[in-house]
Amino acid sequence: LKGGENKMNSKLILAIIVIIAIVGIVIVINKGSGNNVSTTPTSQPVANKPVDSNIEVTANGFSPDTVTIARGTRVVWMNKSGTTVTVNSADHPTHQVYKPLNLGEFANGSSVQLIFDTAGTYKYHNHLKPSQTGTIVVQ
Ligand SMILES: [Cu+2]
Repeated sequence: LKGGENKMNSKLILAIIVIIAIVGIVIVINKGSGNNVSTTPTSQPVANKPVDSNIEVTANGFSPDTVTIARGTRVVWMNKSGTTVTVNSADHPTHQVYKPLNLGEFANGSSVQLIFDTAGTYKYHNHLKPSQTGTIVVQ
């Protein structure tokens, strides 16, 4: 009877070892496929990065004062006028035509920027010197 019991125990132990081995293999395989899934998104194209259109603000105003750009372009206004300027939407003084263009005051040596996603003609000015105007044409 004792010998029969030992035989059953060793069969049971063998079965447990086989189950552990199978579970271990399944875990290793799942880990491998999990790694594959997590590495896939890194190969995305660098597509929607906006292209800059640079406008200088000088003592004489915006240069160039009219730019024509494609949708999705980022316009950067760099203040090189020696004094504080603003970019504000038409019309002076209420600035209601295109509110996202109300970028406000920025100091000499600094810049403001805006991405234009919709086709149209956008007029703006330097609110501190309203005779200085500019136009962004988005195609
Ligand atoms: Cu104004």
